[in-house]
Amino acid sequence: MYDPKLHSHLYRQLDQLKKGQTKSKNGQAHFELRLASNYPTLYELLGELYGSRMEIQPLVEEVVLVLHNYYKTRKADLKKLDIKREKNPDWLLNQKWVGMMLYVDHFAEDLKGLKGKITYLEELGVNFLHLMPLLKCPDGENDGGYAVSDFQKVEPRLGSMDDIVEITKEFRKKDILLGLDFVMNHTSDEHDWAEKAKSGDPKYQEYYFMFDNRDVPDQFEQTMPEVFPEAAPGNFSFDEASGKWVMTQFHNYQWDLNYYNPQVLIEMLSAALFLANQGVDILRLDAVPFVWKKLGTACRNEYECHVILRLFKACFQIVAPGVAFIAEAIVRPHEIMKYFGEGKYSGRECDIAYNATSMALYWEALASGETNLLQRVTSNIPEKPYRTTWINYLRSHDDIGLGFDDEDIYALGINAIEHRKFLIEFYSGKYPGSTAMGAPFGMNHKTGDARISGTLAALTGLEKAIELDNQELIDVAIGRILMLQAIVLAYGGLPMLYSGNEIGLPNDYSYQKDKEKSYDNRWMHRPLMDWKAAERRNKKGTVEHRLFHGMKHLIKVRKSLTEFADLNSFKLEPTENKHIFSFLRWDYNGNRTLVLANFFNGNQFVKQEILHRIGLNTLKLKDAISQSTPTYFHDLIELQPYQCYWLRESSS
Ligand code: OTU
Repeated sequence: MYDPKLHSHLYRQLDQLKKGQTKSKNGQAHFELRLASNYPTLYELLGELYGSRMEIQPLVEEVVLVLHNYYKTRKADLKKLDIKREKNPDWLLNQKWVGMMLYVDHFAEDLKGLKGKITYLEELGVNFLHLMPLLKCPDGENDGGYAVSDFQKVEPRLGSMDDIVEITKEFRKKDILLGLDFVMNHTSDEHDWAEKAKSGDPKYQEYYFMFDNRDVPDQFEQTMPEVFPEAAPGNFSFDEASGKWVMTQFHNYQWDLNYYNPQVLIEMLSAALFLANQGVDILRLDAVPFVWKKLGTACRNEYECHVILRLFKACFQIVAPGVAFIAEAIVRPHEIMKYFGEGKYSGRECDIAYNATSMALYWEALASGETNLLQRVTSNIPEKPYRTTWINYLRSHDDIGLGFDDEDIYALGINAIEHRKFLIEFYSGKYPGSTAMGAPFGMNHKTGDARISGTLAALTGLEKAIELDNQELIDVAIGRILMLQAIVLAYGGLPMLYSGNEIGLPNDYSYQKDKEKSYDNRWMHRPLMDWKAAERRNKKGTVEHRLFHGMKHLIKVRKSLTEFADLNSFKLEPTENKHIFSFLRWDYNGNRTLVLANFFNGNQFVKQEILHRIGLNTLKLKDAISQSTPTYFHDLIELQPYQCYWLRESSS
């Protein structure tokens, strides 16, 4: 069984043994070593998926051949980096990483343009860049690139694979990580496989789920929820060319891949390894809960999804162990943990997952001004395996799903249905007193369920405040944004900003006039970068200056605090004040920071004795953000509206 820690020990020992000997040139030994550690795993996992239906031996051999080919063609500098990361398997947990996600064309037109804009990101302190889908996709509707037509070609509008290779080289020099999407659940209907399936080729029809009539689709529909109930109702689309019904859980141009067919697994594994060999550090595995479909189920989070992910991990451990996986699974807390691996696969599935539950709860707490639900749900999130980590974020290119359980809301004596309705109304700006300018997304009229769209600026009330030219409201909104960012930066994991949030870009309503986008209001929170506005970050007193420098400062301080590394060192510290969210972070050298965040639009207080209970010496406490002692009111610590403290004991 492969174990990262043991493996790093093994390397150390091997290095010692090798001292004085001539080094092997091709590094094949590493491949053999890793293969040896994972060989039983390959058998076990491929057996779990395909064992009962075929002899596993030839399939294992085929997979190993693929792995060897990608290993042979993997560049020497990448192999060196792999080994460096194997020797330090905690590399991702470091507090030095700060991420940003962006669409290349929205940010800088194309990949060449992007290279010229890196200094802007460096200025902010970003050193992990997630570029939104950039592989070849259909003209017109393509779900922002989440409909891939060729896994080896970059969308020509954006550049070429050579540009990617160049960018990764430059990034490596600067210690910047590159993350790319790997859309593994579906292809576009213009992918070569889909084209062949359309034209009647039975081999490729087996790559998808295609049916002659509605019999099986109708059975599936009985238990399958809809992803986009408004824009793409149902889970099957009729393909005129072949006269068949095709499974399309997302849009009708996104054809679900059939992983029951081992050829699909091999093709997709190859596609992922191809990307890894271009120098990509992190793959975001899109829509992973959807990859395995089973009649009579919701076709989400099935056990086999995990088997597939474990297989990908084992294969990557052999070829490209320096590459990390993000599970893009926006699911309930009890489900998300499984994507880090369970049982003997604990920590051997995805390295990173989106902390979508906390994200949704921050928004809930901001709307209600209370942190009870946030605390309750957070306290029940089980500890993740060591060496796995979160992406902590406020906004992404997607909508915000209110992904917490009704039972938790009811447990607080609140009517869950009413509360969800309140949140949707609040963020749509319909609730009295709300200054939010978001919109409901994916309204399901059958279930009453809805999610929320809108930029950070729109949802925190900044867009409205600027529109009203109301200085007081602008201050409130900036306070909200910086407090939320301070939590995300302190929580433990990789903080991920969405491009434009650092200068408070408002919603972009132009999608409404574009017939390829108008049905999908997620486009409102994917604005084009406004470089004129970005320039204003250099002018004191502007909103852009306050936000950009506020965030830049928080990022800088985060990087300097070793207790912010994600060593699973996180503990909630309830303060008896329902408006305050509070948690403790520490390292193993005695450094500790207590985070106190006020979600209420008014001053709040925390008793000093609570800090004593935690064992903090209040005489020595300093706020790492402001570098000053916190404000006291008698024996109470005072927090301004939306203030966040990072309190640590200073040595002086
Ligand atoms: C992902 O999202 C992407 O982030 C979306 O932008 C894509 O449209 C989609 O896949 C299709 O490729 O349902 O509302 O639990 O939340 O996979 C967005 C995971 C989605 C899902 C997620 C999906």
